[in-house]
Amino acid sequence: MSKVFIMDTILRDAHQSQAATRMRTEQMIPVLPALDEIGYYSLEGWGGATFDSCMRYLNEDPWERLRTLRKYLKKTPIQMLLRGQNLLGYRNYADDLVEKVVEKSFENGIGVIRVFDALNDPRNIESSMRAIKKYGGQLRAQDPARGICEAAISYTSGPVYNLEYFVKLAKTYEDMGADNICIKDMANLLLPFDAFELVTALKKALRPETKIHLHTHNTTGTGDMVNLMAIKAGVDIVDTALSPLGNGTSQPATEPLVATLKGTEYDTGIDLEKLIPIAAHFKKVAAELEKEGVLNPKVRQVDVNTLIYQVPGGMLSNLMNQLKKAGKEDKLQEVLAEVPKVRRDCGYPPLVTPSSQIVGTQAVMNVVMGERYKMVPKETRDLFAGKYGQLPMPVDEEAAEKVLKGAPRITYRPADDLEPEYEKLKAEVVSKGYYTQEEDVLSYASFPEVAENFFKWRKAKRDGVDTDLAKTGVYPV
Ligand SMILES: [Mn+2]
Repeated sequence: MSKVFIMDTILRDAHQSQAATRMRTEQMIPVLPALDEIGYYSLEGWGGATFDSCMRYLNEDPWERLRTLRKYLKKTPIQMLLRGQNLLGYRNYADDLVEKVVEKSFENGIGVIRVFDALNDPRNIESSMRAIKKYGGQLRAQDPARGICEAAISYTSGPVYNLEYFVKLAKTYEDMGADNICIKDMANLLLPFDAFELVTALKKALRPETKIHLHTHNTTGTGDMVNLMAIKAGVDIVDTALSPLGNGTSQPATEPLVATLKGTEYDTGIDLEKLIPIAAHFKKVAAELEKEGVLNPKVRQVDVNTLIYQVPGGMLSNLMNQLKKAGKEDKLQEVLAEVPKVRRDCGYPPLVTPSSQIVGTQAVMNVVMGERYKMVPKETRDLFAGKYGQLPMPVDEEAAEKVLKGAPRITYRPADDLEPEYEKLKAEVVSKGYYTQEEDVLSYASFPEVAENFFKWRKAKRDGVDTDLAKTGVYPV
């Protein structure tokens, strides 16, 4: 059986990539029962930016969204994305908080957790993986389709990123207990023939029961070909998004792949007819998001910049914005030439959040100042000092001297410096009068200001003290 499984990202990455993560729960509910009947491997519905966006823009409790999804999705596992030790936020959290987030995610309805680290440092996901195995294991004992631990490799290109590198990392994650290995190509840098080679190598190296799951985008227009070549090489699961929010910066569309594989040995088993009414619903949702101004139809166009410059699309637009602010738009080509040099100096990190911003900002500064590392932000210093984790290659010592100026480096796991923090954060939430559930502490830990604004709004709405305020949603900014 070489049946290909599909994870549909319509409830998470599709609208995160195309519409600033603004799809509301009420826009999902009408088709959840139908989505549950399709036969997807999983539906990605939580994690990533949804957590932030729910509270910041939509006046929604992300945990309540998860519980609602679970109420309707009785058969299909809900998949989430977890940023390793950074959890659902952007800083390193202590291990007690990592455990709590994983425990509560499963408890509220998650079935599969995809965990990754931007630098591919296994130490940054070991604590999450331990918790996923512990709480997921309990879930799995009752239902083998749930409680799955999926460890993701941040895919990137560059001199150290050869087959040997990826296979070694995948085997490390498998040995740490991963049920699935995901190739996470968030910037659509993976090319179709490379995908074939990579999946072939992973299939050969990993245990037969380990599933390989491919995540790509269609930003550069290669996404469908990447998926198809990976399928030819034996990939188990691929990510697609229903057509109204598919393609472009999002995942390749679901329907064309289902049709392509129909009747072949890779048949997904999905009935195309059943997708039609669901797609019709999301077409209306996409039109609503476009009307709100959060979806610009331009995101569906093929953008070849990544193919030419080897930098992710989002990073390129950041560079152009930074240069514009400095009034140095004419320096773009110099900055694009400086990016790979800075990347080499700091040990070739994959260019994903946060390293893409750090490398990009430093490259802009080096060019604008007319001298390399004359101006160095704290983030660059921390990256060189090992505070984001171990870099794939040694740093350039000459550059490190200029950047660190004698500041200490660490070689241990960055989170080893952190004291337990759950009880302290809980006390803060309680003393401010916002505590209604343990999950509130985790929301507050992830985005303190955003969560506090949301709690204020929620309290006002519940107590009816200021219903106008509650209605206008003036608090969340
Ligand atoms: Mn993605």
